[in-house]
Amino acid sequence: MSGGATALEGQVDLEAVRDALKDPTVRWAVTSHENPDGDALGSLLGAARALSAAGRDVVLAHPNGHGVPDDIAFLIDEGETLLERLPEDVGERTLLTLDCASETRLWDGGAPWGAGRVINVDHHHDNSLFGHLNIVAPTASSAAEVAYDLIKEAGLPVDRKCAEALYVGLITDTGNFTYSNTSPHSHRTAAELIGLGIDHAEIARRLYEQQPAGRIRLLGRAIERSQILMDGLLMVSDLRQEDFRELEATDTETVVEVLRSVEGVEAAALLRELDDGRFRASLRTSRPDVDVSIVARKEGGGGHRAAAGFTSDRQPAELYEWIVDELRAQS
Ligand SMILES: [Mn+2]
Repeated sequence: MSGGATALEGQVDLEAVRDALKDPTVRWAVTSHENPDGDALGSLLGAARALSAAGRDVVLAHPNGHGVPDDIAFLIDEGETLLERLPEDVGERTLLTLDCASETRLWDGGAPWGAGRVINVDHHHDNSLFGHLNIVAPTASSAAEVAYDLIKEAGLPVDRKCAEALYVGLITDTGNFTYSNTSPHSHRTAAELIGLGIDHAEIARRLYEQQPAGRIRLLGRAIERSQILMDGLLMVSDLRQEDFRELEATDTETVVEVLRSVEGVEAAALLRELDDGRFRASLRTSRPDVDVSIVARKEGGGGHRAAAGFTSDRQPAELYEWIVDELRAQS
């Protein structure tokens, strides 16, 4: 990973994307992947706020516009509406997608969803390059980091609200600068964003110290039910619809990270039963030579080397066996 350069170097479409961002006549729709995390929402809001502050016509759209998770929803300002569908006039707009590895993580129908042009800005190494123009930077920690570089490249203004959103993307995707995707450039980006006057301590408090009690009850249940496999290297657990009913909670955020943080554990899987009886799997690994996104993709999912997910019709016992086989095949 290079220490100094931004991840924009060598991007074939950089000039065209910069020109689009600089062009005052371009009208925008900005979006990010479904089931948004901090980076998805942070990069979406950061890019949209920079474009708005430059006087551009910007529409915010998101497949889960009304279902943003509580812990990141504080980022959305009053007066910022996330449309659940693309606007009628999307054919006259450029659709900017952030943090989306694949068009399947947006609306049905596939790219370009009727948009005049699609610009795909991302950092997933397996991005399917579905845009007319693509800036995909796998060495960047987060889509927010790429977005910030592009905003600066185009000379768009970064105000405090824009910086706040980008900072959330940066810290959530780097695990507060602890994951291996953290580079000197990530830290420099954070330093610049903090230099713009954001209240980073308050942001951290909003993100990490307001955990709903129900989430902690589910964490307890997941730990009770967990199993250690592969001689201690893999920790797995599952949460069922009956758990969600009994504990009156559905939020399983951070559970899989806790499983992965156990001494000796190098990979973790959490299976979460959906309404329809299928299971949503979250996979994590701390092993640099293991790529859990390969496992996830085999079952129709995706993600990063260290963090990935998929949805399956199979039941937990069978899935655990399969995950063990897949991980053995890699190491
Ligand atoms: Mn991301």
